[in-house]
Amino acid sequence: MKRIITYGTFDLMHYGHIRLLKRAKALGDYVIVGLSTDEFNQQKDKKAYHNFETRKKMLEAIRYVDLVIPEDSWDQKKNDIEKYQVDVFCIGDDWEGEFDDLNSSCEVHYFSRTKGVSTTKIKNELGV
Ligand code: C2G
Repeated sequence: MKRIITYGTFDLMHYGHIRLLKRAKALGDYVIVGLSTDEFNQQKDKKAYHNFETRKKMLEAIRYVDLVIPEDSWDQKKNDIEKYQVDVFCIGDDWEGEFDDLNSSCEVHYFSRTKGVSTTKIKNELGV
């Protein structure tokens, strides 16, 4: 059982998120998502439209996602990798190089971001 982990806010779920999760699942058998809590989003200077519970339910409805855990700190990744016996950490390449230190615990993989879509773009174009 090859276990994959990724992290994010996943607000206003869009096909960029879905493509990331689909490619994460293709790397193994079991995908864990560390979902940023509302409090952690404040640390990330992100204001999500949907709260944590709603974002969690939406992720759990996605066939590529097997488990959603809270992400409430920048420093939890190494512990999560140990605790959940993770083989691969993956994330979009907007983070390229930021998490190379996790190489000591598991494989690290950066996926190309999906062009033309982002939560910010959706909010701006909807004027919200
Ligand atoms: N993503 C993507 N293509 C897009 C938009 C997002 O591939 N057009 C990916 C991001 O690269 C990330 C995931 O979808 O891997 C979730 O995106 P965000 O919710 O924006 O994640 P972020 O706020 O960058 O949180 O500790 C890590 C952070 O929690 C990452």
